[in-house]
Parts: sequence; C-alpha cells; structure tokens
Amino acid sequence: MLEGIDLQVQRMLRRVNRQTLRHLDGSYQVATKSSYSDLVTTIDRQNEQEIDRQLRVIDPGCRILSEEGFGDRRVDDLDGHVWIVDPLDGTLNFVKQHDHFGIMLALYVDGRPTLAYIMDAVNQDLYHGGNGGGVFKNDCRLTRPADVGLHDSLVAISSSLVLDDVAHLTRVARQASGLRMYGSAAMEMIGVLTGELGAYVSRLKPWDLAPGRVLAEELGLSVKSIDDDGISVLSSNLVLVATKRAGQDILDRTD
Ligand code: 2AM
Ligand code: CA
Ligand code: CA
Ligand code: CA
Repeated sequence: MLEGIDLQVQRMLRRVNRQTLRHLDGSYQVATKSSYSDLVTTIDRQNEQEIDRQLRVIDPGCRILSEEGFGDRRVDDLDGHVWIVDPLDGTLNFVKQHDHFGIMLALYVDGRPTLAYIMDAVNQDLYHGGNGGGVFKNDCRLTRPADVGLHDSLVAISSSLVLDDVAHLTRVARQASGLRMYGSAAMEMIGVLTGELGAYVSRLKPWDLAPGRVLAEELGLSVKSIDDDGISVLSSNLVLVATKRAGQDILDRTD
C-alpha cells in the first residue's frame, strides 16, 4: 500500500513542479504575510491546493498539515496518516532569484516518520525515501555523508539566527570551514543529505523540518533540538541537522 502511495506522490510532485517552473516568467501575484520579507505568491497557494487535493485521492482518509492553511484546520496529533506539506519552500528565492527553491512533504503514520520528499525545483531532482528503505536522489541511492566535524564543514545557519547571535551561533559559524545561507530549508536540507554541508541550523516550522528530518534520520545523520530536550513534529523547533560529529561540536558550543 505504501509503495503505491509513494509512486503516485512522486509522479504528482513532478507534475506540480513542472507547473511551478512554467511560472518562472513572473506570471503570478505576490503578497506579504507577517513582514515585508515574508512573502506568499499565488503559486504557493495553487501548489498547496493541488497537492492537498491529490493527497486526498492518493491516500483517502489522511489528514494534512500544510503551510498556507488549505489542509485540515487543526492537526494536533499524529494518529493515522498525517501529511505535512510545504508547497513552495524558499518563496523569497523563487521571487527574487528564480532559483534555489523547493517543494517538500512528509508522511507520518501513527507518529512514525514514514515517507519524505524534497524536490529541488529548478534542477528537477527529487530526494525521497524513508521507512528503512534508504534515501534516493531520483533513482540513485544516496550514501551517508562522511562524518566530518565542524572545523571541516561548511555550515548553513539561517540569517536571523546569525544576525541576532542566537545561542552563540556566530561562534559556531567562526569555527566552521565556512558559513552559507541558502534561504531555503529544502536546499539546505539537501546540502546536508549530500554532504555539501556538514550542518544546517535554523528555527523551523513543521513543514520546513519534517521532510528533511525523515530523510536525514534515514541516512543516519543527527537531527537535534538546540534549545531543549526534544523535537515536536507539530510545532516550531530550533534544530540542527548535521553529521554526528559536526552536530556534537555545535551542541558543545551552544550550551
Ligand atoms: P518558506 O519560503 O516556505 O516560507 C528561509 O530562511 C527559510 O525559512 C525558508 O525555508 C522559508 O520557508 C522559511 N521561513 C519560515 N518562516 C519564514 C518567515 N517568516 N520569513 C521568511 N522565511 C521563513
Ligand atoms: Ca512561507
Ligand atoms: Ca518553508
Ligand atoms: Ca512555503
């Protein structure tokens, strides 16, 4: 049953991605949400409506937690099949760069991380996997990245955490090989999955974190809260996604 769902979701994501790329010519409207730097476009909304509609066909009876609010009104537990959806991640990059954005979703079954998908939109590369079956870039299985420490790693830290020096993260940045800010959790998660980045630190909403978390844990990478003991799937978390060594190096410096 999960295999059928998986293949249908992959096809659906590629379809939604092709539709998204057709709008790179600027044929969409932009509005602000919480601030001038927090944008939403008609493509975020269209993608979410399309993904949510298709998920209800592919996986009848599921519940959906999605960023723009077209999913279920309240999802406050993980009973049954729960999909967590980010219909366009890196909206600011989509609008300003026409590149470096993605589409992400994850399936939890009775609280168990089960399937996850991160689409690198412009490159049309789909990272997917979970449930003990490994992680793939399209049809190619990814191997666990080398267990590098902080000094030998490029690290991505979201700009607001560095600007406000949250949890001594400027010190972490100085001790890394280099600091990167991609402005898209999807792109940054892919960076850690492929070993391009040794770590990614950010404050993430459920739809920013769940897909990358499922794939990172499947690959044996660390996913840890840096401000308390645990991570909640249904709320915001200050987290690191990293190699085991880089993750520990960061935790030692953010105490
Ligand atoms: P989004 O584009 O789906 O909103 C940018 O550092 C990353 O943080 C992106 O993955 C972006 O996802 C996410 N993000 C979440 N809340 C945000 C906000 N209020 N403003 C800008 N980016 C936000
Ligand atoms: Ca957003
Ligand atoms: Ca996002
Ligand atoms: Ca989004």
